[in-house]
Parts: sequence; C-alpha cells; structure tokens
Amino acid sequence: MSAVSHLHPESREAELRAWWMPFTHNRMFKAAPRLIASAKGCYFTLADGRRVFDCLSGLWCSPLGHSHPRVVEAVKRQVETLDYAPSFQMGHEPAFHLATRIAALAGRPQDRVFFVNSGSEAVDTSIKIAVAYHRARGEASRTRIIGRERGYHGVGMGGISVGGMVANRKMFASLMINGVDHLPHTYNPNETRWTRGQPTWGAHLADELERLVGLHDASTIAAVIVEPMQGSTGVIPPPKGYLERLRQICTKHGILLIFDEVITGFGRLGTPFGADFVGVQPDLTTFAKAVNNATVPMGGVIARDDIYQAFMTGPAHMIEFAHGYTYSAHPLAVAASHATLDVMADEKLIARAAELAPVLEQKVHSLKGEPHVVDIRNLGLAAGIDLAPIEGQPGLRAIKVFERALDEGFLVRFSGETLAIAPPFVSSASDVEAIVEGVRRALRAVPA
Ligand code: PXG
Repeated sequence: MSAVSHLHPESREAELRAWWMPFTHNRMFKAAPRLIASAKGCYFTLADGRRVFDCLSGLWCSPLGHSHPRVVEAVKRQVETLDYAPSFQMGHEPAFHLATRIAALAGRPQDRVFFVNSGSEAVDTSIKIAVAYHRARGEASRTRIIGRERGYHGVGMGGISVGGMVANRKMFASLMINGVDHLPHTYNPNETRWTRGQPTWGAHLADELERLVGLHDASTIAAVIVEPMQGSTGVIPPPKGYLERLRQICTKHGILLIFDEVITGFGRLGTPFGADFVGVQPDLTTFAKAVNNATVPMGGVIARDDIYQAFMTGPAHMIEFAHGYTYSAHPLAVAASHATLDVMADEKLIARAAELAPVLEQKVHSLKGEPHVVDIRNLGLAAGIDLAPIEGQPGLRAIKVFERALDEGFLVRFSGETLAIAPPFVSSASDVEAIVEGVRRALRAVPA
C-alpha cells in the first residue's frame, strides 16, 4: 500500500506538495491524485486497489508487461554481483555484449552503440555525433540540424530545438541551439483522415528538404532527425515513400539521416526497428524505452561504423569523443536489457506485435462514428484517436475521456486532444478488443 493512502485527507495535500511532477497538470492532479501502487503483467494496481490495464505499455516502454520474472531475476542477480561500474576508462563485459547484440538486432552488425540513460540524452548525443563527425572529416561548416514540425525528441536542449511541439519550445526560445530548421509535418486530415496504416498522400513533403538545402546550402547541414512514426504528437505514420525520399535526398547531399527510434525501436511496429518496417536505413539511430522494458533507465545511439571510424584519428591515448554520462551502460540497465531481449527472442514477441497489429487496426477503426471521434490512425501495435475539442477549452475533452476510461479499468494516454494506445506485446487479441470497447464506453459516457 502506498504511504499516501494511509494519510488523513487534511495531510494528503501536504504529502503531495513537494514533487513537481513532469508533464502533468500538477494542480488538477493533486486535487484528485491517481496513484499507482504496483504492477504485474499488463496491469497496474492503483493505490485504491483497482486494477487497470496498461494500454500504453507504460509510456511506450514496457512491451513485456511489468515485473517480468526473467527481468526481475536478472536485475536482482546483477545488483548483488556488480551494482555499478564506471564506464569512463573501465568497462564491464555484459555492456560490450549488449552493444553487439543491439547492432545485430538492428541488422547492422558492424555498427557501434553508445549508451546513455534516456531518449532525450540519446537525441542530444546523436546531434553531437553528427556535428563532430563532419568536423572530424574536415567539414566543420556542417552544423545545422533539420528537425520536423510536430516532432518529439525529448526535452534536452538539442531535442527541443529540433522538436516541433510549440508548448515544449516557446518558454525556452532563447536557449535553442543555433541554426536549426524544420521540415513540415505530414499530417493533413483533409487528405489522410481515417487512413489505416501508412497514408498514400504526403511523400512529396520530403522534397521540402531540397528546399531547405537550397536555402541554407548542403555545406551547412549536418543531419536530419525524424521519428519513423511520430508517437507523442498523436501516432502519425509516415506517408508511403516519404522516408525513402528523405533518405535519397540526405545521401545526395552528404547529410546524415537520424531516425529517432525511442518509441519505434525494439518491436513496436512489429519489426525490430522502424527502419526495418519501412526498409530505409538511417546513419544514426536513437533508442531508449523498450530496450530493457524500462526497468532501469537506458538509451543509446547506434552509429554507422564509418561514422565511428571518422573519430578514430589522432594519438591513441586521446579521448576521441568528449561525451558520456556517469550512468552510461549502467550494469542494472544492461542486465535488464539482456533479459528483455532474451524474452523477446524466446517468446517471439516482435512477431507477436506484428500479429496483434491488424487486430488493433480492425478494432480501433470501429470507433469511427462514436461521439467526439474526428480521426483515427494506426501503425504496428499503436493507434491514435483524435477527439473534437470542447469549445474554448482545448485538451479538456481528452482528459475527460481518459478519466472515464480509467474508471472503466483502462489506462490510456492522452496528449493534446489525442488518445494513444500501444498495448504490451504480451497482450492477447481479446485484451486489445477489450481496450477498444473500454474506450468506446468512455467516449459514449462523456457528454457532448
Ligand atoms: N524521442 C522520442 C521519439 C520520444 O518519443 C524521447 C525522444 C525522449 O525520451 P525520454 O526518455 O527522455 O523521455 C521520446 C519520449 C507519450 C510519451 O505519451 C512519449 C515520450 C515520453 C513520455 C510520454 O507519447 N517519448
């Protein structure tokens, strides 16, 4: 039981006071807190004893469900053996094995893996690698990074600069990294509303990169960063042919292509990485979240071998890349990742996500015509449902449906006016159906 649930109501407010919660409406939350006490499999148990289905796999990060026995065992064993190891000028073997394993899973066995602790750090690391790579090759003028509108790349200074979510950017305008520009986003409801999977409209928007090259000149551009599927801004699948075209234009102009696979990495689209889903290989890949089922914070960057090689100049006793974190390749995170990848392989969970994807597609699109629903999108084992805003109170409709769905026993995610669903890979087809029916009841219960 949570300590808070034992408190008298008058002291509860005091108890909740100190934690300034992330991406949360703190005042509304603390007036009616939703507290999680424990988790097992696909369910959270709330502090009031209710069990709710985890419809977003945590925050897109727990595809195995929670407290998987093999992951728990691996972390327990690790904390008793080697709780922490410095990664600067020292190393522990499982981290080397994990890097090899991740590169192999990405189908890029020659490539290199740099470990960090979150998606935001992975993004900022990838930007640094891109800029430093060009400098090492004698093209120090290539410093500009091209992001995309509606992109989410975490909350580091690099990530908010290349990201395209205005609420995350406007407060920090003066802190943005220099020289960033943005591609247009690819969401156009007039062209793509109710599309199942990738829309056929929109590949031409990749040509905007040619326009930016024309404006800035390729000699100033280091990299383009995009999510293969935009997750946080409402599950926006890439138009057919769009990423292929971005790849061609980047290659033509010597610009690195970074896929931010923090959400799509490790199976969410039913393939190991989003790159495999679309058949387009980037030069740098960021990952985090599902890499170890989110049991211990971890992220990383996969870099093409020749990018790594470009750094390997100068005297051998010099540090080639002045970057890294105290917790890079933390032994507990590494152990959790090996166990997660073991379970994914043994239980064929990526194939399982691919099998569940059409079930989710079929079911979620049956919500068309329900109250408030104005668009539905899906890709792999992920879906977004757009709701009509309440006039003058943007965002409130989604909160109301979210709260109602929780009462129905389903923890979904809302962001802006979009509900997101991305169930654990260990869900059954009937779980997926139950989620959609729970959302349907919630939609019907919320007044017009
Ligand atoms: N890149 C992408 C593509 C992400 O989706 C990050 C970077 C940042 O990761 P960290 O680990 O620093 O949070 C993310 C994070 C949501 C949601 O509900 C999405 C994220 C995080 C929290 C909630 O869509 N994505």
